[in-house]
Amino acid sequence: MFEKILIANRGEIALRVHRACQEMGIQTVAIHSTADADAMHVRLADESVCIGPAPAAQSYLNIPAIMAAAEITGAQAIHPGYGFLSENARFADIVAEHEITFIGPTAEHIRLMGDKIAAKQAVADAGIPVVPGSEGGVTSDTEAKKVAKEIGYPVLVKAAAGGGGKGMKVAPAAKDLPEALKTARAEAKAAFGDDAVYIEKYLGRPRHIEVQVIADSHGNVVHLGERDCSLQRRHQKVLEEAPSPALNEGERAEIGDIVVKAVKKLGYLGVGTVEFLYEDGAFYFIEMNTRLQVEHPVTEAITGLDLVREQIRVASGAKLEYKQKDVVFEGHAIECRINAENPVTFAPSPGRITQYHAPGGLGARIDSAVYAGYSIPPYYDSLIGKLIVSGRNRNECLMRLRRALHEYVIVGIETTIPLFDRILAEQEFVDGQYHIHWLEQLLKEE
Ligand code: MV4
Repeated sequence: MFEKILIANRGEIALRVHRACQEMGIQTVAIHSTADADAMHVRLADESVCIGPAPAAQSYLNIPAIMAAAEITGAQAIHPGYGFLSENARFADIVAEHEITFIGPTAEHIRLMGDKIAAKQAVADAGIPVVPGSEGGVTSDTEAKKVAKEIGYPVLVKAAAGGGGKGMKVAPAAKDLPEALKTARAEAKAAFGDDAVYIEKYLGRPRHIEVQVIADSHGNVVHLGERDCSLQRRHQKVLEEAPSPALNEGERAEIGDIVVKAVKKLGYLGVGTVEFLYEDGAFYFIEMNTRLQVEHPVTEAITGLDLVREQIRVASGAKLEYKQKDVVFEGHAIECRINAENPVTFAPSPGRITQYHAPGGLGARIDSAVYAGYSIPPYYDSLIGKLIVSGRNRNECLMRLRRALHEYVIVGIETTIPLFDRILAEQEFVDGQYHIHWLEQLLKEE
């Protein structure tokens, strides 16, 4: 087992990884920019190294500085968290070249899943259902037109190097396809330097359901159920829950089994999340994430597992301690992402927190690295905390969520806490009847 892990991240996820390490008796090295000198993960870590100025490109994305920090502190492994370098295959390669363990999948799998065309081909070959569409990329408008005619309009043009909604354009009918192709290619070229695109049947009101999976280096793969992440705004998840209110036990077991078989065939290592669109009882693969996700705590709440501990264990070569039959799903969990943003305009609201009181009590967990007197820097994403409530069933979670939100006091900046009272007031949400466009329609943004 590792003696010292460098945490190549900041904020709540850096604290989250630090906590798992502490419980495992592993020393932690925090890295931070000059803007994060007073951050909680720096204060709690066993060691810390300032790796550069505030802008992420000069700090949290600065691979030479991070590798230097690992070398001088003697870290045996690096945990990338999520975002930043967590799905950067070149970083994973460089870490391995320094004979340091990258706590995650191999660079090969990170690279594979980063290419949405290759990823779709690989998972389809491994038995995962995919959205009907082009066999690989489309290289000409003529080819695109032929595919679109076969699958039927509306179709969606997607960037091979895309993800998170970038470089996506809907073509409602044949007349719209040339423009959609042109715009998607241009956006993809600008955003990723790669204008390869592919075509899929456009699903109008799907849910976004993702399956958590974990694999060790001994061929053992287990799924940890699903999360419903349909409540999104501009491709940013706002609220996630497990299990999905849309699935029954049969569907849950079926998609879990399909994912486990496919991940085994791929020879995948570590935690991973297979993302699906779910519409009219059918699952359609869209992407696979090769990192620990922001919303992992809802899975922890219903399985009782510590996913960061599991990641560290399998990265060190340890075997999973359980088989699929040993994973028991108990109760329900809901996570709300609290952002330092205006709850109506969503304009960022950095600044100094003058008063802070977090909820507590039965079934309320707060993953946050802020405190009274802390100043939210303007350089990074606006997530300041995750409120995760868990209970015996969904209704208990909804009651607990209302109670916990009303306990949450953050003074000095604006936050999105009021948004959740608004969502909880909607009967459709209370009934679990929502899809990926529901929130934007509620906010009249669509
Ligand atoms: C889709 C889709 C509808 N049909 N693919 C958005 C980003 C990336 N995860 C894939 N996305 C979508 N792919 C087909 N064939 C709708 C979306 C989509 C979406 C997916 C999940 C969660 C929120 C979303 C918001 C807008 C569009």
